[in-house]
Amino acid sequence: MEIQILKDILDSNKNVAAEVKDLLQKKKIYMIDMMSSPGAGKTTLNDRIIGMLKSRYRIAVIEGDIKTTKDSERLAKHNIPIFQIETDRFGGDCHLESSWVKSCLDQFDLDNLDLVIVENVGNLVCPAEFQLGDDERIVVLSVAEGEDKPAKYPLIFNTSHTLVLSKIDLLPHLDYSMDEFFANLKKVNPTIGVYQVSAKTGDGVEALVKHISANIDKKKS
Ligand SMILES: Nc1nc2c(ncn2[C@@H]2O[C@H](COP(=O)(O)OP(=O)(O)OP(=O)(O)O)[C@@H](O)[C@H]2O)c(=O)[nH]1
Ligand SMILES: [Mg+2]
Repeated sequence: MEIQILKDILDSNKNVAAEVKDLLQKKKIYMIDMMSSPGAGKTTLNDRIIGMLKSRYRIAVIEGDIKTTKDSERLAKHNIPIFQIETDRFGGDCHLESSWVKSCLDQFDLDNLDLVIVENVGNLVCPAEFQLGDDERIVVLSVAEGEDKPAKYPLIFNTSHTLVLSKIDLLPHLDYSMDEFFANLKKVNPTIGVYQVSAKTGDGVEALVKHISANIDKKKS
């Protein structure tokens, strides 16, 4: 019975995700689902990405957190549409669901948008189970979390299109083996695209921005 209930929830989420995908296809809007463990650097990275893309593209953000509007407040300076989901209001879930994302999209002027960035709730496990109808799943992993995370939490890595290895400015302070990290990653997802960045210094962010821009342009054409 419990398994049946879980399946029902996942099925219903999948159906709404398909509706979101159709809607975004019709409106030619590119949507990113950005996931990571808490504090890997999603909001800091989005701050940079938005700063670099906002003169060329019309961007909106959906922020997912269990509680507070802190991340939305950090991005408010960009003067773009931002919708905060506090999952605490729905029982404190550790992930976003497609129906909540759809409700946010209903609030945006979809005829005047090119890119929607969804910052999922900080968690390396739950968000991977719930499709949102996005075009690209980006998992952010900071070097401070260790080389073994792809091996220990495979689902989020093998369901993502792109991995951002973040906080590379910290490498001189860590005993981090890039070879070991890539060996672990390639075992769970041999085709994932990887960008090594520091949102603090800006290193590597331009290549990621180019990749996102190319995908937005491709969807628009
Ligand atoms: N050294 C260094 N610190 C960073 C970098 N990016 C983010 N940080 C720091 O890491 C901490 C967490 O960054 P956030 O951007 O809030 O991380 P997040 O993934 O959005 O966190 P949640 O939304 O709570 O899951 C902050 O203190 C940032 O200043 C980076 O590239 N290098
Ligand atoms: Mg954040």
